[in-house]
Amino acid sequence: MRDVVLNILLDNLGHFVSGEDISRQLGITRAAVWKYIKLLQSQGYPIESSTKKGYCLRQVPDILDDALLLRGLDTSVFGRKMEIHSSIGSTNARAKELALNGAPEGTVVIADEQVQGRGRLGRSWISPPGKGIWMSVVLRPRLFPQQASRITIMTAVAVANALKRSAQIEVGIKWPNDIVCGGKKLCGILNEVHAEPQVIHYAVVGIGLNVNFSQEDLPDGIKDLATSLKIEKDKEFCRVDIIRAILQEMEKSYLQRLNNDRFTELLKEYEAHSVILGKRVRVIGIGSELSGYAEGFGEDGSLILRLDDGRLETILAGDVSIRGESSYV
Ligand code: BTX
Repeated sequence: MRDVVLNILLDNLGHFVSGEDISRQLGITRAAVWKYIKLLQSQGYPIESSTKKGYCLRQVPDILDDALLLRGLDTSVFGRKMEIHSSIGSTNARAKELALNGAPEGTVVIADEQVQGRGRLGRSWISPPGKGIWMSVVLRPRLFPQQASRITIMTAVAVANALKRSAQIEVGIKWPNDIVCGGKKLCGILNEVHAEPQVIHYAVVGIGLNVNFSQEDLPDGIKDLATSLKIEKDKEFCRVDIIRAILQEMEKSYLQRLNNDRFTELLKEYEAHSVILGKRVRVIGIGSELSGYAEGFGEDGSLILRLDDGRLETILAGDVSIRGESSYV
């Protein structure tokens, strides 16, 4: 019932609806309507009340609320099952737990804050409350394990397209798993796969997107390397709008372009966003480093590097980091 009251207020955003209208529509008393209004106000919805005019939701607040998120979400698989947490260790860890227990493809875990957010290779991901989108999706792809990097490629393109649509921002992709803007890290993608040699049982793809950090909010360790939508666009964003766009773009790419010949199309889009293609980069692995020109990307999601002696080397995404010759990108 709380969600229905909220939806009536959202349908009339910026306008008053009388308590009587709401109670008539829902078949509940005006006292019950008032109870739901008070609940919504306590949850952070800026609802004005007037004895004469009724109730008015002034603006949509930046709250991670499934009723808000589901409004206008036109996906058939992604986000149809969803968990939203105010605080959690890691959304990837939780999504893996759900996947192991049979959660359907497209199950989404979102948190306002992560206290043990993780990156690749045991690194941590800074995820304070209210500042970003910390989200993971359960996938059950029909891919061979050696094609698993396609999931990162698909997600990166989906995030780039979603950001263009929902935040009017052009971003770049830094192979294998970063979305960058102005040479700084805006978003990281963590693809974790549970597989046997011939089959992927499930994958969990995590997205950490910096949304409403101001420059002062960025902690010392990432101050010079990270950016956010707010820093780039000089305004705050409503995270649910961006989450909705990401889930819609992901579903489109995942269902239509991951498996068949259309993956080539997706790869072309990835290349068009790449900030390393044609550039000289350093590939830093565990205990090794290679330099060369980023020549292209393989159908399995690998990087094709032209070494100084002219040979081509295929680099798998697994354990490497990429740097420009003298900077992060
Ligand atoms: P990565 O290993 O490529 O990047 C991790 C590195 O990025 C850190 O060592 C640090 O230098 C830097 N970093 C940490 N936090 C931030 C931040 N908020 N913004 C910019 N740079 C940062 C990238 O790993 C993959 C990250 C995925 C995060 C998502 S959040 C939802 C899901 N749950 C979870 O635990 N991880 C994923």
